[in-house]
Amino acid sequence: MGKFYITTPIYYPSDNLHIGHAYTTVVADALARYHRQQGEDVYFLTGTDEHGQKIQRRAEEAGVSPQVFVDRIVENIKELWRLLKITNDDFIRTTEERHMRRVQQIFQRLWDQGDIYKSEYEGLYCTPCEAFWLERQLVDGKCPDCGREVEKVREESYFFRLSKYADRLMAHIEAHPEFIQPVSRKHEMINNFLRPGLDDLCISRTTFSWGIPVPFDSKHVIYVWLDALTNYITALGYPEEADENSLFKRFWPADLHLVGKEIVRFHTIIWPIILMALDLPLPKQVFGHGWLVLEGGKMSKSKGNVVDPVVLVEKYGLDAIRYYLLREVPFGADGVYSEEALVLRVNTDLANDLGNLLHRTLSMVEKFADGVVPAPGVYEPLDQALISEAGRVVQAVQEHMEKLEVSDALAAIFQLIGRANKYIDEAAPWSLNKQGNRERLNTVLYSMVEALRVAAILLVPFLVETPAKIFAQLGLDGDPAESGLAEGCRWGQFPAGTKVRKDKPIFPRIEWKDDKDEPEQPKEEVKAPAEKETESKPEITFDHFMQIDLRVAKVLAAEKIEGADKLLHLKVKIGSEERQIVAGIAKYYQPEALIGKEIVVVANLKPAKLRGHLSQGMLLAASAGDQLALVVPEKPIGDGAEVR
Ligand code: ME8
Repeated sequence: MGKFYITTPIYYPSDNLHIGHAYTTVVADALARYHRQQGEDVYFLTGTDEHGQKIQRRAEEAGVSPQVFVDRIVENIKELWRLLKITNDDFIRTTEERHMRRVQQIFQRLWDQGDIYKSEYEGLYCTPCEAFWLERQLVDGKCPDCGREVEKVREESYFFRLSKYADRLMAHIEAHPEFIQPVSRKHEMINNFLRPGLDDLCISRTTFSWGIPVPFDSKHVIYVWLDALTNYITALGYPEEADENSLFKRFWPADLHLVGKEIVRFHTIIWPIILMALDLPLPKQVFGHGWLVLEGGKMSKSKGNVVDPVVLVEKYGLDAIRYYLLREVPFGADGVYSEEALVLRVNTDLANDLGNLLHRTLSMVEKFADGVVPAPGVYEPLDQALISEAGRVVQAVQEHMEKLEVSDALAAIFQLIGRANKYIDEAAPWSLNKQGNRERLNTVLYSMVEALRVAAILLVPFLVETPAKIFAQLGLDGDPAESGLAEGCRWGQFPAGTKVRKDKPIFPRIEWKDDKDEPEQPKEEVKAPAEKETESKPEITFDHFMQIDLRVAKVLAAEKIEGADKLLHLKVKIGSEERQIVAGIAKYYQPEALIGKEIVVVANLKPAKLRGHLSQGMLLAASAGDQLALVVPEKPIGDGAEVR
């Protein structure tokens, strides 16, 4: 059995945490749950980084001692992780006695072996970021990270010999391409920091007192990064408890430090060098993910533009938020947070695809089999295609999770869910029932519930309430988290004869209303067109109508066409296919307003060139007088869906 030690950054308790912190922690939680599901020995650590000048100042402003100040916020942080059902095994606070004592022991050892020396420091310091900068790094004389004033400080300090280990670190990074991920961050570290040469690191301060005292010189406190980074080993007991039976022996080196991209530098340069000096193995991987930003820029506690995860969970429910965080942004990249996108995601994937699959499946088991899951007969090619899709997806989820492609893993699971919905349409159990084809109907109903059982197990690392809800409605007694992933997902384990327990839809659709919007504009009255205006057309047969391939398409991009005031150029997605469509709607719609919309298009119209642009289809819109309205599905249904 393998082991998996995963950590999040330890967060500053200078304020309550926001959705950005929840993002890192929820991803770490999904990875921890996934590795547990794989049968590995998992240790998942998070915590708080409580020392430093910024916290001391915040406490002064609040009129309380720093300890009282952080205690309050840390309680809220722990409460947030309980709310999000985070499965961390430990929560380390840097103000805990166990941590402070061990940091002092580490400092002492580095001093004794000559890796720390005393000198004088002069530098430019940004208090909110807790970072020192060189003159040349400033932007317009201000902190390059947050844009605030920096202070000149000069003081006696202890220094850590980073430079001594620079070559060894470079060699390690080159020999272990997986160490810094994504790979773009590795190049950044090499080119921006290692190649220009490392300066020794100032690791003590005398200008504030809220920190761990240097063990043999109480005028100095240990400056935060040495204090903070070592949490990953002090939490395991190092250096006091490092024998055979210790957590440290069992879990170090870490398999994954998950961090935001702005602290990759600390985790891939300073931290490995501290470990080298201590003669300890380096973490196997540091993954620097992107930021969740608001339309107006990065969320930050110091800017005050933050989104509170507690409010979102109350409003939309835990699994909705977890799903959005894990699915929306390809892990690694930056992503724009928007509540509207959250609602769209939940409605499309959870309410529509997954919720409907469960609801319609159970309705049919009730209607056609008295609510009792029948034993399957012989599998036909249609069923076998579903079974092999389930097998493919189980494998795809594992491959994606090993590469930390969390969003792709979820996308794969929803491909199975989509496939199962399509399977129902194609197998048409209602017709089989009408024909009295009992054996075939049994096989189809069985395959439907079995696909849902597999999907519930696949969802275990990501959603924390839904898999058990699906199991309960399917009438299954076990816990979906209990069987391992590959074993649990093996096809055919649904016990025939089970009585299903259909209940309320697991994800009711959310009605979206943007509170921030301007008050709704009074709608212009739409005048009914005069009867004569609609010229009647000759009668057609049903077969004629069915020759028109009407499909739902999703607008991916839209822009004006230069020199053609009436035309917009749209890029749309119809199932797995992308197309471009030229439409005469520029007078009625701003291009940005169309992006993400589901519209209806004639998909089998012969392509034509309009003003030199190829148009591969036509969108449907209703027009009356000088009004025009796009025809859209009444609720999100997914592109590629047929319209009849
Ligand atoms: O840096 N998008 O703590 P911190 C995505 N104490 N992730 C975000 C985010 C956003 N908008 N905002 C914050 C510290 N994060 C130090 C760490 S570790 C030894 C010491 C997440 O409270 C992301 O993981 O400023 C980022 O790295 C971390 O919170 C910063 O938290």
